[in-house]
Amino acid sequence: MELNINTETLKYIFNKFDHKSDYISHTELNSGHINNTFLVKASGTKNYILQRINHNVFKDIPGLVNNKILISNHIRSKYVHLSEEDLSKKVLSFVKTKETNFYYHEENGDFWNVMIFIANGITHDVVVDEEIAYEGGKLLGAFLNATSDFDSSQLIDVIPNFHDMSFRFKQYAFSLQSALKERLEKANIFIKIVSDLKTEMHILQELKETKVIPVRVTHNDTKISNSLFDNGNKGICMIDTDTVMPGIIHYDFGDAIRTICNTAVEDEKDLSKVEFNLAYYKAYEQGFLEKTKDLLTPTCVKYLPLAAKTMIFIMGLRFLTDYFNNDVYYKTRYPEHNLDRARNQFKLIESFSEKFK
Ligand code: GN1
Ligand code: MG
Repeated sequence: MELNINTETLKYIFNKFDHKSDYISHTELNSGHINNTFLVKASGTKNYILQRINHNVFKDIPGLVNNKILISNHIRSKYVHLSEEDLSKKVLSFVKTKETNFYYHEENGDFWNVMIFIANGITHDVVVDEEIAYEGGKLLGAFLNATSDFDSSQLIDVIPNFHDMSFRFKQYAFSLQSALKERLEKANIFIKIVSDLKTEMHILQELKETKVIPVRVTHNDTKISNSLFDNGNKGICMIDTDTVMPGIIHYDFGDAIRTICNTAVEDEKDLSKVEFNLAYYKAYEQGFLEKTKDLLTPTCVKYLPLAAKTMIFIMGLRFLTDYFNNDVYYKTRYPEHNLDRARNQFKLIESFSEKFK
């Protein structure tokens, strides 16, 4: 849902930050499912992204913001030759409040943060070109490479057990108990699919827990719309670092594939449009491996296809759970929005499984 905020309030919040410019106008960007994000046009040479972070979902926002700053600073330290101006076009740059925090805590409990808007950046909701898949793979690979020497234990778990399959299964089991009969009936076929895939969908988690796959810094929301490209389709940087925390690369690889290889958007209702594009998978994997080859063991590489299936599944499961919970987590635009999203993800798994036979 759009945030019902008047211009005066937004301007008041924006002016809590030390950007040394004047508010001119704003528009709400509606791509996220959790936070509210505004593009603020300002006097001077830069524009800004003002974001309200949802404190129902994120319980430790100072910790979350600190994660983002630590990672941005670490990536910045890899570009010592660049000026501050050039850095702000390449790496997410956060603006302090006039009281020198990186977030503003509003009297009503809301938390806000501000970033410099990277002008000329382009995002894609659906990939229509193999070249973008390849460049997207390079971009995520470069992010994981640049953060591979950062000690991930310095980051908080922004959402504990975020990609933990047993945890998501527990939430799902709980949602089944209180779901409306009508909703259970509509989603009946997915209950069977979820149960059939349960064992396979726990494999990556077991490999993580037994330390066969190492934990490192991961982005955790790598859908393609969180990759910023320039107008020549070269990657600029990964955006939306709200969920940066310790994890395994399979989360990031798989979540990216989930959107890159879907021939439609994640809530497309016409399932005939939803297919898994194998050519994009290969292109993305090639770009990804070019940048991560020194980080990954053969075992890590072997499990990349399973990562794709697992991350498509976990999102299907989360959308389904929210549907059974009467849509309390994701923003929805109509009553069956979460069911349509879940349907879409389960169709994608079916197509993935056919293509990978
Ligand atoms: C949510 O709000 P947004 O769009 O950045 C979700 C991700 C999902 C994504 C699906 C904190 O991200 O896990 O992959 O929706 N983020 C959270 O589009 O739950
Ligand atoms: Mg996000």
